[in-house]
Amino acid sequence: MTIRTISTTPFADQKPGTSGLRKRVTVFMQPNYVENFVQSVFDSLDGFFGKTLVIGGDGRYFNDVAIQKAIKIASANGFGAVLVGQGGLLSTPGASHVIRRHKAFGGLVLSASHNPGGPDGDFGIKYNVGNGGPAPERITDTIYARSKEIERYLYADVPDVELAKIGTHHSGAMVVEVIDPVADYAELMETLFDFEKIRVMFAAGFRMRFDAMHAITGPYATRILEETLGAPKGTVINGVPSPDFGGGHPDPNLVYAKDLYDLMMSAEAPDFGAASDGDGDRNLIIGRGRFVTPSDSLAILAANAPLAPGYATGIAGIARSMPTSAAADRVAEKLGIEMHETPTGWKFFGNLLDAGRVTICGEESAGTGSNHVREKDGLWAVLLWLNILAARQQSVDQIVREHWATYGRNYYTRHDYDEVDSVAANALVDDVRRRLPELTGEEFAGSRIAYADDFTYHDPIDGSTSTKQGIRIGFTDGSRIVLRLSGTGTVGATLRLYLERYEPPHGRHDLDTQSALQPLIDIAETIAGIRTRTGRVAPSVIT
Ligand code: VG1
Ligand code: CO
Repeated sequence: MTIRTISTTPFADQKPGTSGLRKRVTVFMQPNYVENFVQSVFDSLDGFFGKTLVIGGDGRYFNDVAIQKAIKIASANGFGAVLVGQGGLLSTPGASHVIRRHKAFGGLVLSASHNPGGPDGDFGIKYNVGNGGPAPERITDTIYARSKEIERYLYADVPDVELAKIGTHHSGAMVVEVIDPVADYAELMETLFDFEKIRVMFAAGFRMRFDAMHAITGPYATRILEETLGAPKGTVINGVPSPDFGGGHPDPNLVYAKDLYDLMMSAEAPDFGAASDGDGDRNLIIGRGRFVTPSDSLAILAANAPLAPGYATGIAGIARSMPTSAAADRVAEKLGIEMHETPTGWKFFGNLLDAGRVTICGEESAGTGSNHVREKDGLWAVLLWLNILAARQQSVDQIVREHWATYGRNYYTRHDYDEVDSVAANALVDDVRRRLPELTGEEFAGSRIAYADDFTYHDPIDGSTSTKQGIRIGFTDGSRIVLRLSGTGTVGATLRLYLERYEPPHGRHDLDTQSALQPLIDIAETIAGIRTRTGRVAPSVIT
């Protein structure tokens, strides 16, 4: 085998965001773009010689090309083996589990997650470390620094590896093991949940629809829900991954999974509806006539987790990202367990999970997961819901209402302003940031601001500090406005505005969310002037 050292020049824009490097496919297709980034990743790591690397992606357009490049660069850099999902496929939580189970050195996840795919869509590459989770900031910062200086990459001059068939292949001196992408994961799920109870529930006529959105969870959901748990054929829809996600946008929210939402609100609704995103780490949960916000879902899953065998002895603690509602905090308080507030992005949960300080984590962006892997896990959340439904023998709606009656309800919404002019968006945020010190104590429409700051996170495990993680404006009655810029968008800037208001156990739990939050929405506009400064009359997406 010949290992070639190929000279290259740096790209200035290879800074990993909230979850890896994401760009338009056309950007990734530039000569040396993938090569530079993958080599920068390897140059930032120590001690992988002879070790195993996991590689898999969500099957989006360009996955097949990028994966062959990654394999050749891994071979040239001295990895001993690569584990790759058949057809180059692995869901993000699936990849996390494969890394852990096979004690790999790390993994490359090729995905832009919930971003659209196809030739005009997005692509992404993320590096995960040996615990199965996204590389912490310390490593992503090193990768970025390296990418700005890179002068050469190593490339094995060997043929492409045949990824269609399970089995052992070689890429130069490196072994390439093509594995069933679903098997390890399905086995893990069976250890966590009461499959027998769920089987009985399906056999008794429980009806469900799972929308895989033409993305990676199709094969996983079909194998587990239909083939193992006995859900009727056709329970999983859009179950074959396609490079452009069937022309859709694989984000399981109320805009892009509207068909599912409409079905669940109709007279024909089955008992349970769920969906996942491009790379399988997000979840959408809708009961008949009842949408469950991700923040509520986190709280409900945490409160009911002991109903599943994998969590029968209770949970150690809960962590949520800062913009996620405080619904889970009330559960932690009642259980007398630790509660942590971290910046947005799953990489911040890794240390807490590794240290055993928390068992369940979640984000308002439809991400929930536990210590079983080090990524959020869409199908895991769906299966935990099914386990809870089977154990409690109640509807989703009843479970949600009982939860509110016990803990109170956190009315919650997120308003996204997509593809806003970057200069205007940054100026807006900088401006609010500058005014934060004056805001504390101010009164707006009868509500007094108790604190106003830019969230700084001190990691209690490794002592690292992450600053500028989002603007928080909290009111004396517990309401909250959060404002931050997205770190996953690829065009312009995406402004996210998060609003939250608490209603106690005996309060009103049946208000329309947007009306319940209207006073706060108005205050946010007064303080930040999003609509006036961006020229937008309304958010692009409301969840
Ligand atoms: C968004 C979400 C965040 C999530 C991230 C990755 O980030 O807000 O909670 O962890 O996407 O999710 P941002 O920076 O755009 O707000 V995924 O499913 O795209 O890997
Ligand atoms: Co995702």
